Amino acid sequence: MTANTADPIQTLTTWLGNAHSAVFFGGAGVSTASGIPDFRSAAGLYSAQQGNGRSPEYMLSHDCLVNEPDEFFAFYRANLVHPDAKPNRTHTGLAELEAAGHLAAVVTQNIDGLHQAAGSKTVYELHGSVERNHCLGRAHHFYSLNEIPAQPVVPVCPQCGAMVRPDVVLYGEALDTATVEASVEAISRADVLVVGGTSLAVYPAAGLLQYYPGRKLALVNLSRTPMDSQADLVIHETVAQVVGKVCDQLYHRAHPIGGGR
Ligand code: CNA
Repeated sequence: MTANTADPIQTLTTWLGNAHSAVFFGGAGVSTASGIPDFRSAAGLYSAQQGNGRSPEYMLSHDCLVNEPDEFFAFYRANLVHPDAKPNRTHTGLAELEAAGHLAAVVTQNIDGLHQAAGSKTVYELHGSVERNHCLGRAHHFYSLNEIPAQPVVPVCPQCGAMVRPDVVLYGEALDTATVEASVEAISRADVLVVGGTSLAVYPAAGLLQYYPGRKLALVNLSRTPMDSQADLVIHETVAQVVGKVCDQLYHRAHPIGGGR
C-alpha cells in the first residue's frame, strides 16, 4: 500500500493504533483553533502591522528585551500571552493517544501551555512557556503567569525589584539543552512521527526531525512545508480535524481501525 494513495486518515489511524512510542512534533498551527494566531499564516502575527514597523523577530528578540523592555513586553503581552485560550481537539486528542499508550511524547514549539492543560503528561517545550517566569535577580524568583500583574508593563519582582521575564526562548537565545536532548531521544525512538501545524521554518527546532529513523513520518499542515517531499504521508487539512478523526476512529467507535489499543 502506498500511503498517499490510500485514505490518508485511515493510514494514519492504523499507524497510530499500532504505535507504542509515537511522537507528535507541533507548532503554532496546533493552537490557531484555540484562537491564538500563528506567525506565518495570512492571519498570522507576521502579517499584522505591529511593532512600529519593526520585524516580529526583533520584537521577540533578546536584544529587544534588554534594550527596549517596554517595547518588548507591550508586543509580547499583546501577541503571545493568551490566558483565556482553551485546548482544542488536537490537544485533547493527543492526550487521549498518550493515555492509551500510543503516543510517547509531544515535542512542541508552542509556548502556550495548552498541551498540559489538555492532560498531556510528557511535553517537551522547545521554546519554553509563557506560564513560567523568573526574575533576573540573584535568587531567580519564580512566578506563574497568573501572578504577573497587568501593570507595570515591564513586570518587576516584588521581592527584589529586578525585571521578571518569561521562560520563553527569544530570538538570539539558545534552546534548553536538556529539553533538546529529551526531544531527540523521543524522536529517535519513535515508531511514528506526526508533524503538525508548523511551517518548519524555525531552526534549530525543525532540524530535530532528522533524528527520526523510521518510515512513518506524517505531515499534517494547512500549507506546504519544506519537508513535504520527504514525508511518508502528507495531509493538507487542519490538524484538529485530522487528530479528531483519528481519535474518533480509535477510541469512540465500537470497531476501531487498526485494532485500537
Ligand atoms: P508558523 O511559522 O506560524 O507556522 C504555522 C503553520 O501552521 C503554517 O504553516 C500554517 O499553514 C499552519 N497552520 C495554521 N493553522 C493550522 C491548522 N489549524 N491546522 C494545520 N496547520 C495549520 O509557526 P511555527 O510553530 O512553525 O513556528 C515556530 C514559532 C512560532 C515558535 O517559535 C513558536 O513559539 C511561535 N508561536 C507559538 C505560538 C503558540 O504558542 N501558540 C503562537 C504563535 C507563534
